[in-house]
Amino acid sequence: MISAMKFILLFFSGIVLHLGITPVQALLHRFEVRSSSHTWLCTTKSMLTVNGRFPGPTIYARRGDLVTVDIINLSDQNITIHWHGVKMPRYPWSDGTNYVTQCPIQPGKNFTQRMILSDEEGTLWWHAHSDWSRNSVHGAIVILPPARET
Ligand SMILES: [Cu+2]
Repeated sequence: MISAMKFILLFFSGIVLHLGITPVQALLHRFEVRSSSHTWLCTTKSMLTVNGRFPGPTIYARRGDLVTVDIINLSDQNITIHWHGVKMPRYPWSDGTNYVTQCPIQPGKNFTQRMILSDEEGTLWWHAHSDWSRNSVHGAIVILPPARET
């Protein structure tokens, strides 16, 4: 028969193992969301971009990494960035679905979003999640296997 103390130890060690997602590597990105001019098929337009790029920057990471992205909203509209296909353990409020998991980042404000790539591998994408901003505010997330498995 398991004593009460052993039961408590087993119970809490199980919780620690369950939550024990230890990031392998921490990566930091800075996304500045702002309007910039782009020429496409002889037409120049102003559109919302990240770091002035269309499509936006690609995030390269490995499974198990913690990715931190500082979002600085230099545009004139609310914005959130959604990490499409990432399970978001530990940081569900960084999921980027505005008015569902977080408030939108208002013009002139910033917000730090974090994601742990717990078991994702391959190519996913990130995109804005407010109104039509996702048309031009998007980019790839390339997730490699852990270094020891390559
Ligand atoms: Cu999505």
